[in-house]
Amino acid sequence: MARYLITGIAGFIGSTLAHTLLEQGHEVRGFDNLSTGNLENLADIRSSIDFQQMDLQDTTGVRAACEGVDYILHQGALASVPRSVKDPLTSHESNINGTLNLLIAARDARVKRIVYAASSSAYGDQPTQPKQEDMLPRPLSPYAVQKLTCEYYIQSFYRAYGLEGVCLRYFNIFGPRQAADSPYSGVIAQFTFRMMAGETPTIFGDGLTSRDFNYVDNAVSANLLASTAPSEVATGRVFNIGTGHSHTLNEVYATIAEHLGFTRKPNYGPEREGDIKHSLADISRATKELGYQPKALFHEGLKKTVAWY
Ligand code: UD2
Repeated sequence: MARYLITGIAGFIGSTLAHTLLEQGHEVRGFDNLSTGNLENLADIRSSIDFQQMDLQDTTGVRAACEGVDYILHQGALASVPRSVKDPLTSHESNINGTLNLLIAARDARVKRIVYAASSSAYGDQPTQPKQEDMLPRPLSPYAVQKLTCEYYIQSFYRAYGLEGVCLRYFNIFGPRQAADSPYSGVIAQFTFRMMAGETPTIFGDGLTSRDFNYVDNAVSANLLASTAPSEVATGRVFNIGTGHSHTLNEVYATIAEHLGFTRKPNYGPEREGDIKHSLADISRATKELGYQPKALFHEGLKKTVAWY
């Protein structure tokens, strides 16, 4: 049994992690400022966790939250590429200042390890596929810069202060509990929500844009492996957390439409600013070194996700 602190615990990935850790008998503490997180995601486990509504930039509060903790799973962030393009300062403050505040608190509380929700957006318009961790990052959006900056902070806190940190570059995670009601929500959640509301979703671009869509259970298993992998293998390192397979937006649209019996053709609009055309992970480092074995859950995962909304 270990003590875990989850930042962004009321969010999609944070709340899924909390459920799994409790099932495994761990102690779970978490905080969330509820700007994009939703307490409904924690409704059934609220009495079993130590939850606080708090911002990542709260210096005193975050220090107190790190006391006595073994591992931090740092999911709290203002996610979304377009949100960061629209308002780069607010997402900078949350994503970078918030992470730095957490790292200082974790260092001082002598937390064993922090596992960071990094992003595949770091690769940007790097043309080679699949993306491999040693490639030069070429971030396109403010969000990508922020996520990459925090990887560097995590690595520097290991080198400068010995705080163990692992960066998991998530590739388009999807699944139940993902917020669907904002223009900044992930594409699978938005398409599902709109079709269910009887609206026709818009595909930005020609529909051939592709992503390595990774079901949330795979991200959860990566976090658990990264928490306890031997230090010499994991700390100060970056790992791609994808599936090694990609799907186009046309395929995503068609699959969700089929599950919902939605018959209308998509609308097509201009490509989104800051977007990447293709994204596919080389997962061999995580597979070999962390023992990460993602299940191919695109179709089954979409079915479960659609059923959840
Ligand atoms: C980025 C990161 C991902 C994660 C995420 C967090 C990449 C490759 N991936 O996801 O790892 O950090 O940010 O937010 O950078 N789209 C439509 N219609 C819609 C909504 C979206 O066509 O109504 C398109 C969008 O233009 C993009 C694709 O769907 O081409 C995926 O968009 P997204 O916002 O779900 O995720 P993305 O790839 O920006």
